[in-house]
Amino acid sequence: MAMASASASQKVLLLDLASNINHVPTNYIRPISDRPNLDQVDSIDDSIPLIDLHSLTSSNHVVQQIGQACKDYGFFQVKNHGIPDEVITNMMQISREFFRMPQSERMKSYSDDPSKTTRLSTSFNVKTEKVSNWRDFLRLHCYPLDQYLHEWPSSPSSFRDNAAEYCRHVRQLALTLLEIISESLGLEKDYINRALDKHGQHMALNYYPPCPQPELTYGLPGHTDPNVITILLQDDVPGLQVLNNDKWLAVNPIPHTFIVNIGDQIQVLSNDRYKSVLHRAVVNCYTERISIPTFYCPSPEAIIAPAPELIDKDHPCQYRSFTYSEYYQKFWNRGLATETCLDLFRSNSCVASREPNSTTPNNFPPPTTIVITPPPPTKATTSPISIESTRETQLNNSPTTRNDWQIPLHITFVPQPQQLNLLPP
Ligand SMILES: O=C(O)CCC(=O)C(=O)O
Repeated sequence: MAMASASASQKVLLLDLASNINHVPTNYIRPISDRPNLDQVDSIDDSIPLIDLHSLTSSNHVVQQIGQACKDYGFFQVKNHGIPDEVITNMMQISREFFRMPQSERMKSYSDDPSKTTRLSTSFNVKTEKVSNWRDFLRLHCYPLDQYLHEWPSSPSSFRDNAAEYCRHVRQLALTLLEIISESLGLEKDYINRALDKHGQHMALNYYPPCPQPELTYGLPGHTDPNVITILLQDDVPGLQVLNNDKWLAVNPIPHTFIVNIGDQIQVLSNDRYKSVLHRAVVNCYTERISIPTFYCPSPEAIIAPAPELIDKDHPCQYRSFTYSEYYQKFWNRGLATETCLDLFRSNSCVASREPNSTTPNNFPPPTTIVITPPPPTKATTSPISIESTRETQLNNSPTTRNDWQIPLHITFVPQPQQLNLLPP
C-alpha cells in the first residue's frame, strides 16, 4: 500500500473539501476562453456508435463497424461484450464504497508521487498543474495482476477480489478488441498484440463530487489518451463528452455497455488511419459521478512505430519510432494539454517504407538508410557500416547533400528503454 504523504487532518482530497462549499475555489476556475460552454453540447441528436459484439464469431460486419467507428469517431460503445453483469455491478459497488469510507481510511492510500503504482490522489498532477480539476482518483496497476494485487486497498474487504475479477475480464475484452482493430486495418489479427511487447494494464477509479458551479471547471479537460485503447465503465450519471467534427457530443450512459476509445499508440501504429480523439469529463451540481477507465498499454520497453504494411507512397510514414516509456514521459511532463503529444513524434525526414514481404519483425521500426557527410576522407569508403547509437542521436542526424562523396550507413536501432512507471491520467 502506498504511504500517505499528507496528514489526514488536511483536506487534500476534493471529496472532503467539496462537501461543504457553495462556490468553486479559485484554483479550480478556468479562464473564460477555456470553459465547458455546457449549453453548446450536443446531447440528443448524435452519439458515438453502439456495436453489438454478440455476432462477433460469425460475422465480418463487426470488424467493419469497428473500423468505421475508429475512423469517424475514435470512439464506440460495445454491448454483449461477454463481461457478466455481476462483475460490473460489483466493481461499481466497491468503487462507491471506497470513496464513501471515512477520510482517515481513504488517506491510507494517498500519495502525490506519480511513480507509485497504487495511489489515491486528486485532480491530475498536483505537483505541476496551475488549475485543478474537479476529480479525485484511485489509480491501480493491474497487469501482471500478481505483481500489484498486494498493494491495492484492503478496505472495503471485497475490494481486491472484485477489482481483480473485473480486471481479468476487461483484459480479455481488450485483447479481443485489439484483434478486431488489427483486422480492420488489414493487419494480421495478432499484430497489435505483438507490438505491445509484454503489455500493461492500468485502471483509474474517478470520483467527481457534485460541483456548485460546473460551468467554471472540468472534471477532466479535453485530452487524448496516451495508451493503446481505453475501456471505460461509467455509472448512470452523464459527464463524458467526445469531440466530433468540432462539436462536443455527450455520451449518455447505457447500462452494461462499455465505451472504448483508441489512444495515441493506435494512431501511430495505424499511421494516422485511426485518430486518437479529444474527450473530457464535465461535472454537475446535483450528484456525484464515478467512471472507471481501464488503460490498456504497451509495456515501457515496447517500440512503437507505424505498421510497415500501412506505409506507402500515398501514405508516407507519419511518425518516428519510439519506446512507450519515452512517449509516456513526454505526455506526463506536459500535463493534460489539448495539443496532442503525437506531434512531438512526427517524422520530419521520413523513414523508408518497407518492401512487401520483408521479414522485419512488426514491433521493430523499419530499417532506415541515412547519408552523413563527415570531413573528406583520403580514400572513399562505400561498404555499409553497421553502427549502434541511441535513437535520439540517429533521428537528429538529418541527411546532408554534399555531392563530392557519401557513405551509406545502415542504422541499427538500439532501444534504450527507460525504466519508468507509466501512469496514464
Ligand atoms: O470520466 C470520464 O468519463 C472520462 C475519464 C477520462 O477521460 C480519463 O480518466 O482519462
